[in-house]
Amino acid sequence: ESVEQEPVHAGYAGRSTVPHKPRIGIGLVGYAFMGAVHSQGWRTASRAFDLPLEPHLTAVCGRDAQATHAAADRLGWASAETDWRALIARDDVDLIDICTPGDSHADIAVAALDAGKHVLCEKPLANTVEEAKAMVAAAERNPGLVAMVGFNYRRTPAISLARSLIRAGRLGALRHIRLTYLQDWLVDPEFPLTWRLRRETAGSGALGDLGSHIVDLAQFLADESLIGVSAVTNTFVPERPLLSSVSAGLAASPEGGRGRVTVDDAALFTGRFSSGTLASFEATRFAHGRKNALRFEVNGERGSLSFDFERLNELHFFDGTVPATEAGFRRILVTEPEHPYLNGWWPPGHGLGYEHTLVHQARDLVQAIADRSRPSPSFADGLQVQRVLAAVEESASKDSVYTPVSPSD
Ligand code: SOE
Repeated sequence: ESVEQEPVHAGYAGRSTVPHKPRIGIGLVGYAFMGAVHSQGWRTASRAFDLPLEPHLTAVCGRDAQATHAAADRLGWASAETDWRALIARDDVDLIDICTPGDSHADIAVAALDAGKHVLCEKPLANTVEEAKAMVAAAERNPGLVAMVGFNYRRTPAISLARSLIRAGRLGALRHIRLTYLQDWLVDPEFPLTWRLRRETAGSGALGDLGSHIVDLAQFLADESLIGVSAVTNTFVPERPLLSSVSAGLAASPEGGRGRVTVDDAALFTGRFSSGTLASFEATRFAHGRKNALRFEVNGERGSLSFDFERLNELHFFDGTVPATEAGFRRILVTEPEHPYLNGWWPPGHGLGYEHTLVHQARDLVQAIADRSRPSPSFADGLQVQRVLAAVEESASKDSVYTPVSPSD
């Protein structure tokens, strides 16, 4: 007796992988939080989308052999390496995915590109403009290879839709772009001194970690580069308990003594585009109650858009061209097959989450490799963000751009 099956929705993410497709061997460096979500992206991309190449999770690389083998089993990698140079040297690895702290991005990316491997590198692209320039130079001398920086939030369907609406002129000329990225995992002054709190490993603090995402998004939405910034930064908790070993992701336990925090805890800045659009930014890990509140509002001559990653399936649109009697912010539920990326997923209204941005990133990267097209965002885009971060730090360090309010008499 046959049981009638429910018709499978066109976008149902259950496509079986096609064995005869050409394979692209992925080598992942790092397996903490970012390595784990990138693994999820590589495992899932060809199940949700019809890709020209089949990603193969060939090898994961980490310093500790036992922990790396355990990560390989947990995350679905076929083998483990303990030296990234050995990973790059493997013939069965075509793409190096860099999920390490910023201080090793440039060395790994340049070596990988010069060895003929495509590269995906976590954000921010590097810890300094100089390193980022070296990475762009390596990408330029290897034009047949794809070098992408992982600003994954661009691939949130609602954010991609926001950009399409702006490009279609629905907001007219942009006046304001207002972005904040708020988290709260550093509010406890006893949270230990992880690599993210040290300049030599992370480059900067909330600025590079969170600010880089919103700078990228501002430039992505406005479709132009910032030409100037004015900034203030602060380090609210200047010393924290020391860690004896490298931390795992955001969870870490202290082990005696205290050390200096050498990065910013928060960065606030304004920015200007050559079109005249004004931007404002706030990046902090001290916003009690805000877990991953990447938010923006865009105000244009004809309307506004607003978004909050904590409600990532929604985009709010105020269409200033409708009669005042009917005007108001309207919630677009960005869960329909007509919306960006949604044709790979669940039936209308079921919604996506954070991890899907990484699946979409893997999809777009594989597509760029197959099409031999320029990836977006490229290393050059990552360098542009790096230049903005450097300008923010320079501005924040100069009293001359910080005009004191005159004291009351
Ligand atoms: C920590 O603040 C972090 O993991 C960032 O490094 C990521 O880029 C962001 O997506 C989530 O938060």
